[in-house]
Amino acid sequence: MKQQAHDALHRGLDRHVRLAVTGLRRAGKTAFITGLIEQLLHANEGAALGFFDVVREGRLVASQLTPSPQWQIPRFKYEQAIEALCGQPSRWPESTNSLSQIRLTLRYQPTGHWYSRWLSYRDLTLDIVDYPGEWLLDLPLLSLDYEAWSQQQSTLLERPEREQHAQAWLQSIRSELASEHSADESIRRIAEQYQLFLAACRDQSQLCFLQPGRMLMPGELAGAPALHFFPWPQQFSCPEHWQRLLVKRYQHYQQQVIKPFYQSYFSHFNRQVILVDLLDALQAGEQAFADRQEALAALLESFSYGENHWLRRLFSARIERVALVATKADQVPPNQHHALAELLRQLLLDKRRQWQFDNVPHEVFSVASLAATSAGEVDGQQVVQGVDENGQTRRVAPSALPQSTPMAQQWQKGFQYLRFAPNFSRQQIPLPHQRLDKVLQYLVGDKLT
Ligand SMILES: Nc1nc2c(ncn2[C@@H]2O[C@H](COP(=O)(O)OP(=O)(O)OP(=O)(O)O)[C@@H](O)[C@H]2O)c(=O)[nH]1
Ligand SMILES: [Mg+2]
Repeated sequence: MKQQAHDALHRGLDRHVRLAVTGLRRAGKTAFITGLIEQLLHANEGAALGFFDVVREGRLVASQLTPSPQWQIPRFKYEQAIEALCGQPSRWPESTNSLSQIRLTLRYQPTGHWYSRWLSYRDLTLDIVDYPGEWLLDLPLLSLDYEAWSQQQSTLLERPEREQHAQAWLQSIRSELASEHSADESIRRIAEQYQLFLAACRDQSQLCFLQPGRMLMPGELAGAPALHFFPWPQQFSCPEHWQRLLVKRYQHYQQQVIKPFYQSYFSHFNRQVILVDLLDALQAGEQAFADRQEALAALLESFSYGENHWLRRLFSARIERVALVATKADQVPPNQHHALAELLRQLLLDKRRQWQFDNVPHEVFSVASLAATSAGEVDGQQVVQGVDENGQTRRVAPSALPQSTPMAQQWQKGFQYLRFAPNFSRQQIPLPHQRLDKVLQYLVGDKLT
């Protein structure tokens, strides 16, 4: 209670940032949160944070991990992530399969009081939530009823990259329609096949726009009837009693799974960072790239910030600024970092216009949360050097980045960006990054004056 009053006071004093870290699966959320904490905790130990004013001006007294008042949520495993990154061998943190939260307190000296560094300070509280990227894609479902969702998914199903994986699922509908099973039993069986279909789309075609997200990353819902539903393919007619059950399950999922998740963890955020892995999207090819673009658009549509949007009823806080971040910039040489940010700027053009109209400040960055490569030059060409996933040292000149969505010819040629393994040790404190200081300045700098 006391803690809540303290938080409320700080929010009142405008020194409480709730940061929503948003991104599709594997976009780099966990790495970003780890890198951010790492830089903040070691800010006064030689961190490269030249663009983070509070550090450059010597006003950051210290940052500390502090207990979060939401005791029911596990703490983000920062220490475990660092252990993995600095282990033997050095590994990336595991893909996230559940929710966690972390709170940092930044103690700083307000501007104008440099002479009284140890006497006068203020605290800024920073709350960050981490969760599986798959879950985020459920948000658009809140604005669709079962019918509309089924229609949307049926249209997507016409695409070859999806259709090729759907045969067993569609066949299970055919055979269950002809079977004597109860509706409950048939729907459970078909839902199992639908889950396999989603997994195949993800694993074999690298698609992201896959719903419901909990089917791919069920967390505590594994095996629960709450997940026994699927979009109805328009090519079949649905028996009425099946339809009733499917609609009921879908509505339950909306009300009891999606809504509480967003209400609890996203509704109060006041700053947002949207992470996009463009390099992996380009490498995955034309269909997968288009799929991610669509997924991102649907997602951003859900995070609408205009006053009249229906989601405003769910979100209680005003989003004050949005950082749009192209991640894993260390996979390309520094002379391509600008192009990486430019490409993201291009791809989000429509959305940025909307934000402009709604008066939501936003800025685009290209960042390496945990820089696993170093830059070099071979025969006058810029290259990146690091260790690949087999532990071999590699020096590569990655594909040049396109300036906008690639043309057919460019897709034919393809894009290649080597996925580097981390190669860190605890002798490197803090771990290297690229431009996290600019993002930090944008996201919280104004609160640290
Ligand atoms: N080179 C490089 N690779 C990165 C960086 N950040 C993330 N990666 C790579 O991207 C993968 C996914 O990053 P995560 O941070 O786990 O992504 P996520 O968004 O948390 O993914 P989910 O938890 O599955 O939703 C990592 O395992 C790394 O291979 C980075 O800054 N540089
Ligand atoms: Mg993660």
